[in-house]
Amino acid sequence: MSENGHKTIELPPSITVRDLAQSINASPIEIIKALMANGVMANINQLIDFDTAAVVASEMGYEAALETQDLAKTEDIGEIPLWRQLIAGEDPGSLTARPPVVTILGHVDHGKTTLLDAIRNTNVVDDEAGGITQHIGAYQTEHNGRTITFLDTPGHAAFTAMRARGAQGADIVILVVAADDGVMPQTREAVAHAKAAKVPIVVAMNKIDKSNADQDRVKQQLAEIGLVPDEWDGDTLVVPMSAKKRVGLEDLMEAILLVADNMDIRANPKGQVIGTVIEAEIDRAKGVLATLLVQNGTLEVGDVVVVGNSHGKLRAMFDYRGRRVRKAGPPPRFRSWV
Ligand SMILES: Nc1nc2c(ncn2[C@@H]2O[C@H](COP(=O)(O)OP(=O)(O)OP(=O)(O)O)[C@@H](O)[C@H]2O)c(=O)[nH]1
Ligand SMILES: [Mg+2]
Repeated sequence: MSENGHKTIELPPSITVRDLAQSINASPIEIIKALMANGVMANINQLIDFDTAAVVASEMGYEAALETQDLAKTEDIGEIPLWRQLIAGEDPGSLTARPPVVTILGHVDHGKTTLLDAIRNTNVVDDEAGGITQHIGAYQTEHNGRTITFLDTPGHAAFTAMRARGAQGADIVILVVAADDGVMPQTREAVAHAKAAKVPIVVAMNKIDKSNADQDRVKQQLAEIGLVPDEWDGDTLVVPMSAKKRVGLEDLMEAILLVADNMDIRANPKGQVIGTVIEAEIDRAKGVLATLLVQNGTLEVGDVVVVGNSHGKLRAMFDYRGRRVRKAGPPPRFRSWV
């Protein structure tokens, strides 16, 4: 029982109207009515997100909390993402090298976005940083003539699903750990996601400029969660840095490219199309917007895409700079609506 007398209930990040009705002892019709009153038209089989479900639940006397993710389970699911399995089955002769996709993960406020901003400002390919780019948090940058695609992710506890998707789409994960704060719950969660997706981790030990930064303590904590620093004869590259003061950025880029060189990052632009949905939203005017990462094949306007149990026709596509494109191959990321 919560303070306001509401019964508490745990709900998953998304739930169908039918399942929500069942969990809060209401009829599906009552739920559909409550959704309509809040401006959401949904049928009984429709998936609604946690925030929407929580509003409806609250109107029915329940206080909803996001289901706590069992990290042990996340690791169990650990199978190689579908796109990588598909590429493994391609004829090796048809594969061409593609730039690495690097996902930035870490605990809230450890400096992920500051790091990405610092990288963009020193290495940025794009010359017209626009609102969309900021919004979707994905950028392509160049270092020593080589392109790298970066994905930013939120560190707040509520965004587990987004972090998992970010890790699933990645070739390499940069784990940002603040040197003053050390390994925290979402640091551990990020490691679990990267391991589940079988993605190598490079640690950016950030905020070394702070007076209370304790680099040895962080290295010790990293070793305890299975990331033994290379200088301790382990195989995890740990790069001390300060995103704010722009110290260590060059070393971090070198570390990423070093790891990338030891991997076989390739795709077949003419092969079967597969990709990862990074995020999606519904826009009143444009319809369903999805941010996609194409990992194999080439997607074209007019193609029909299938995502989970939804599908739709691509009406338009935009690259990471918001420019309209007709085709998208691996890996430039683009924004589309269907
Ligand atoms: N002193 C110092 N502060 C930093 C450094 N990097 C980031 N910060 C500060 O830490 C705070 C959080 O930085 P963000 O980049 O927003 O952190 P984040 O990891 O993106 O946070 P979420 O997206 O909310 O998870 C900001 O006030 C930054 O200015 C650093 O190297 N040194
Ligand atoms: Mg951020």
